[in-house]
Amino acid sequence: PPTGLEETDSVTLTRFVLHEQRKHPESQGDLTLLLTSVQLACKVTDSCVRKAGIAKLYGLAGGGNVSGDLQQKLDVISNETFKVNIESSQKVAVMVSEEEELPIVVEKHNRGKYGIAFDPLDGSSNIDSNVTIGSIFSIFHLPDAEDIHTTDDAARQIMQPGRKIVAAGYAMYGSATNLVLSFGNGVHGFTLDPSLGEFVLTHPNIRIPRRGKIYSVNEGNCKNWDKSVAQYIHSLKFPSEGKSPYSLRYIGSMVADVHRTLLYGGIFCYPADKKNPNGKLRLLYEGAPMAFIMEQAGGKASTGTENILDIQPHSIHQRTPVFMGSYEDVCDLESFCKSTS
Ligand code: P6P
Repeated sequence: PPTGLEETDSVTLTRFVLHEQRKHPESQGDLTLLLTSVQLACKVTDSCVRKAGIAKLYGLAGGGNVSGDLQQKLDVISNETFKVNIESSQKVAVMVSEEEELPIVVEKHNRGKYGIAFDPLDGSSNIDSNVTIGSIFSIFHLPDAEDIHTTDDAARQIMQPGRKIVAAGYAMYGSATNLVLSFGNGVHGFTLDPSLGEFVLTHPNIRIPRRGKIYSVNEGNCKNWDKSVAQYIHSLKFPSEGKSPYSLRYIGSMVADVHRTLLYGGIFCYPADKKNPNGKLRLLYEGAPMAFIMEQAGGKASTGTENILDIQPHSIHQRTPVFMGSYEDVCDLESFCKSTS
């Protein structure tokens, strides 16, 4: 029978990260401290999201961001929260946010050796309908944090292929609040215990099923899809004799759709189409961190013709087509795209 001591043995995110750090004797704990500040930014954002209705935070804050979306108040608050907490860690020299047109260059006396790209509140168009939303981040080593004098220097140093990611993760503000992250040796999921205010390890070493039975795409765009994508999706709905069709699940919030795909398997797609020639999702703080996590969990992430982690960014807000999830499902998709490219 449970002894009741289990709770005292719960592994908090902080303990987990410290344990990981001990595997790298050369580390000075900078990444541990950086992740502590990211964790706090997620907790503050979680608190704001959960009280938004009561605090009348719903509705528009006016102004606009580089994506042209009308900023929601929560977008603004979460962006400010991420910037303030991460800068105060003194472990980063560059920050890129979906809400900031230019990279943020940290004052020299406050700099660390890392760069971080984040989408502080992804899925914000879903805020007022209380649909699950989230925060996404990717962390890179900068080649020379001292030698950054302009935003161009900052952009150049942080624009690295996803393969160079040091750590990446997402927080998901749903019925529970999860934080899923990877340092490059597996994917681990934590759940916020409100009574402790701590993220506790609940999903150690997440592995995505090799193949799934769910596809996730905005079917409303099918008129604009490339022929190969349309043929692939059709093959899921009208499979060969004796096979069952896939189910469709689409929440319209990347963090929620990716999280379900990670746990249940299948494929999440945001294809390029005639309206969005490079797709809609951003590479540096949406496509690449999620691709890193998918690969670390045994899955795959592709543009249709190349691995998302191999793309060398040329602008900090550039978009990329996204197909990610179970290894075999993404391979099937690629065979359709490569046969017609
Ligand atoms: P669509 C949310 O606005 C978002 O940026 C992602 O979270 C989500 O995957 C995608 O856009 C949904 O886009 O065009 O299907 O509404």
